[in-house]
Amino acid sequence: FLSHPQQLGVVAVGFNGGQMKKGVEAAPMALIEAGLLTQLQEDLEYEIHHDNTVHYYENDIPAEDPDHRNMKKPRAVSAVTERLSSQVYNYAKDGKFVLTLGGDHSIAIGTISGTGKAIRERLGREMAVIWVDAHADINVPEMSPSGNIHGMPMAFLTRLAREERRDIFGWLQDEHIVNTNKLVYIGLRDVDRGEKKLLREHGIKAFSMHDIDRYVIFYLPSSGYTGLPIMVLVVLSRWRSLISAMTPPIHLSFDVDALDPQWAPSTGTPVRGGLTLREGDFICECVHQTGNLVAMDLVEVNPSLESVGAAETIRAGCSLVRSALGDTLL
Ligand code: B3U
Ligand code: MN
Ligand code: MN
Repeated sequence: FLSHPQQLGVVAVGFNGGQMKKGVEAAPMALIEAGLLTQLQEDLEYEIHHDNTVHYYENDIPAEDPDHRNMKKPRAVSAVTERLSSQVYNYAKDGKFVLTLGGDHSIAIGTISGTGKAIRERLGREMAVIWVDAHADINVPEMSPSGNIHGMPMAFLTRLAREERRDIFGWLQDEHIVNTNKLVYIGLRDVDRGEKKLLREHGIKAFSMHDIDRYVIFYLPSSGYTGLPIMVLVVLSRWRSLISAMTPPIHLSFDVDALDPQWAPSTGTPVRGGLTLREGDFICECVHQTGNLVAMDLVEVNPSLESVGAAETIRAGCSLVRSALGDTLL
């Protein structure tokens, strides 16, 4: 339902306050310098709306920010994501596709709340979220092992975690919230005990690496194919039938650590045994082909970690975004 030429709103978010490692704030510039936006404009013919700025939100970040309920830098993350939420909303309310380049994954509190609100207003529908990640990022503050908010965004977005204080995510309103039955995970392999319990109790759909391996193995013998396309089709078709006959608008939040460190070593918390770049691209292509993708985040690229792999990680990130925006086949 996007009209041609497709309108693409881009937000470059140089924010690292959802975790402790410096460097992830440099990712948007690195992705843009690698030619990502030029490729989207020239090869995929998007009309790009971008303020040509990487936002660091210096003026939103408070000087004093003591821990609260085990959360580190809660006021900074809250203020930045509140601002980001309205930036994303302003693009999405006009029907533009919103691409957000992070930044650590805490920024999804801003992006998903912004698109969710716009989709409710514009289409009167609840949006679905596909969260591709090694991690579930759904820790309630008290049960987080690290206190890092990039491990908590889905908890606030689903209201499994709630906070009344306006300056600590109390600004999240009903229109920003994601229903737990509109969330699906792909690529999980490092999930905390408390998170596993939440996924089970709330029946949240998740395709772990185990599931991905199992479907490949299961479907390989009968197909004589690589198995890969069939695997992803199984993942997507199962999920679609679970959500409803009508495919909802989709927000894709892609953490580059979903990929195996072989393809994306430069990220804050790499976990072995992940997706190949081809599997990651294929997931993005399939999500694009639904025709219902309304926004994408690419997060957790950290060019200052594993300097030998930084260029490769950036290339992988560009490839994922191009795939999600329709760079399929010929
Ligand atoms: N689940 C752990 C680790 C983690 C989450 N997200 C990332 N790492 N990238 C936590 O700290 O919440
Ligand atoms: Mn993540
Ligand atoms: Mn992750």
